[in-house]
Amino acid sequence: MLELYTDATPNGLKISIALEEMGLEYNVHRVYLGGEQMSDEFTALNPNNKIPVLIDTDEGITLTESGAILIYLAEMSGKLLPTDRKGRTKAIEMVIAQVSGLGPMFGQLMVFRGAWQNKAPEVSNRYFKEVSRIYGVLNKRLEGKAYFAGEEFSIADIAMFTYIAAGTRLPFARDLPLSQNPNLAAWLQRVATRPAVQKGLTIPEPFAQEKQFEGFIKSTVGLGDLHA
Ligand SMILES: N[C@@H](CCC(=O)N[C@@H](CS)C(=O)NCC(=O)O)C(=O)O
Repeated sequence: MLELYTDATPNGLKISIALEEMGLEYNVHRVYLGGEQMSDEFTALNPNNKIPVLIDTDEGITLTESGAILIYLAEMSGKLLPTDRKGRTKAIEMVIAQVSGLGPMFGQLMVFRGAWQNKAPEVSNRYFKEVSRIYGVLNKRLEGKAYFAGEEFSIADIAMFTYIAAGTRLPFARDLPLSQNPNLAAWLQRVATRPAVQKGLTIPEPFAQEKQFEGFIKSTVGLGDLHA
């Protein structure tokens, strides 16, 4: 059985979307990031104290890092990862681009505009400009293609999607240049209309917005007390 420890955040939602797309059975354990990630039980699963965590009890494996979990699930199900070497490597290339580039830069934008409430505008601006630049790069990557790894929807699209979608919802990210990047905007619509993506976005049910934000502040290193 697959046991998913998660919350309704961009990294967590990647995995529920993937599981729904692949039609796999799983149990959800919702983790409140205002402290539950620091419990002894959770720390034993991930010493980095972050969701998502996936346990495959049949294989006896506990996995952290959303990119690694996406690749594991794709290999397990035989879905959402091209099988030819070129296509597979291109999909993994874009998963890595997301977890090492878009994800951390977007995360810093959330920290400096959200948790820090834009008290250091020059720093916020650095991350706004960097995420905006990455939007332009992604737009170029999608030139002449429906999806990041070619004509087939893959785990690379799932990895990118939860962040680009969050950019349209979060009040402090709504001025990111989506309409100025038409390939990216069209891709977002294409992915957002997939039924399994829509279902995955509802798993787990988010905590109340104030509670979620409070947790975000508490877990922001240098600001909150959780990682002191
Ligand atoms: N590189 C990790 C990042 C995971 C991550 O940053 N998770 C956040 C939620 S999106 C978290 O659990 N934060 C809690 C904390 O830092 O205490 C991945 O891709 O899985």
